Amino acid sequence: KAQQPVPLRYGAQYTGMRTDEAMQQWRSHRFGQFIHWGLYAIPGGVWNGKTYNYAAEFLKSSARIPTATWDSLMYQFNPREFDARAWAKMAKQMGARYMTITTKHHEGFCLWPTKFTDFNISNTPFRRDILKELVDAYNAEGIDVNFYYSVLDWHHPDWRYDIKSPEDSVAFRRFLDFAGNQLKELATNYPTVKAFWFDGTWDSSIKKNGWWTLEAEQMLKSVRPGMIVNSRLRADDFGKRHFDSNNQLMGDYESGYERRLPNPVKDLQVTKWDWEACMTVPENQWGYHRDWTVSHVKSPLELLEMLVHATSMGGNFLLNFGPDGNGGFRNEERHIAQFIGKWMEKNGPVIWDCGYAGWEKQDWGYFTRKNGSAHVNMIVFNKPVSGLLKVKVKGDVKILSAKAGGKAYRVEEIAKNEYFIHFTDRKMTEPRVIVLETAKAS
Ligand code: FHN
Repeated sequence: KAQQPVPLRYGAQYTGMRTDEAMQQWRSHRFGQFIHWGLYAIPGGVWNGKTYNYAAEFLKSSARIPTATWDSLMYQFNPREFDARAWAKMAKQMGARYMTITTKHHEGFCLWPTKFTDFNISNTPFRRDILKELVDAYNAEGIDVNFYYSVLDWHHPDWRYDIKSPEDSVAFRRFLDFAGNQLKELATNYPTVKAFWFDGTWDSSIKKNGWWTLEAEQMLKSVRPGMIVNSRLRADDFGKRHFDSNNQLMGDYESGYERRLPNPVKDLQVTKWDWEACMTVPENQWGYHRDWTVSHVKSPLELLEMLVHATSMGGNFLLNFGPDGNGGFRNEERHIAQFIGKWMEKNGPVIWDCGYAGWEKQDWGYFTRKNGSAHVNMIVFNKPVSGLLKVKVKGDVKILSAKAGGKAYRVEEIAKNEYFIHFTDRKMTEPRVIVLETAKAS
């Protein structure tokens, strides 16, 4: 017997994927740069000579630093090297089509001159509106800017982890008004912002106030039609997050994939909705940490493979950077940007505007396809010793040719709907793109 849907006031507002232009643009970008920047960039994971291995942006909590001490870092925030145009150029060269910046992380410090708290950039020695400089510089490079906003706020006196008393309820209500005001301010004062990326919404306090998450989403969409909001903001009437009690996605895309990607064989359900995975370079550092020997540091090639993997499953890939207290990027990050950028310069068209090709994943790598195109891209990461790349097509389709630039590879039909591409390249120094031309089988 079919289950009756649970009546919800604050659940999903629509089903299926948004088809409007703003969402199509967000989807077509595929590759974004995430930036975590705040006061935590100053100590960079080190406090009183001791290195804390846990995420640098959590240092206040790992090193048990009192709020007043932490907050006074504001008077040291003076990133002399900061050059928004240089950041934007690096992102552009890397092939990123959007950038998501922490306007306020859990520490509560605001990178813009907000009217609603003094704990903001205008009260630092630096004073400049970092957010405005970034929005202008990235937009000038043709890169969309999205705003990360942590609802969780370690600075604000009215923040509550849970609501256990009428006083908590009153205080938290004041906090929600504060957050709503800030969000409206951001959407109004930075009119080109394309999306809001919410975080810090896992505590009981916010889960008990699902109404606010819907209201915030609707408010942003009314101030800026076309606005995109991630699922992480949302909680329904029962505190259910991301997907409501009827299992419908809330917000415009799923943002639960953090430091992991869906399995390309088992998790194909994600190809039915929009999603984005965000990724750190070290194991779990978002803000700047002085010492990257504390964990494995992903190679540029590992990260490039993740970008391709996400694209092949119809998702976006948001790669994190954590600038230091002077406003510079570490060499490892510059190198990653260059490496990926070099590959994207040649091969960007198999990423941007592409998605799930609908064919079975093979061990040599990934397929991507531009929606409705007769061309399917193979992105080869692992060359089999035999040199034979297996391809299983779906439906009434045959492969006419397999080409990389000017070079054609032999296509051998080995069984119904199954082919070998004879990959004769001797040396493979980077992931190789082979484009298959397909036609309807007659
Ligand atoms: O605690 C944060 C973390 O610092 C970082 O901002 C990530 C990004 O997805 N979000 C939280 C953990 O889920």
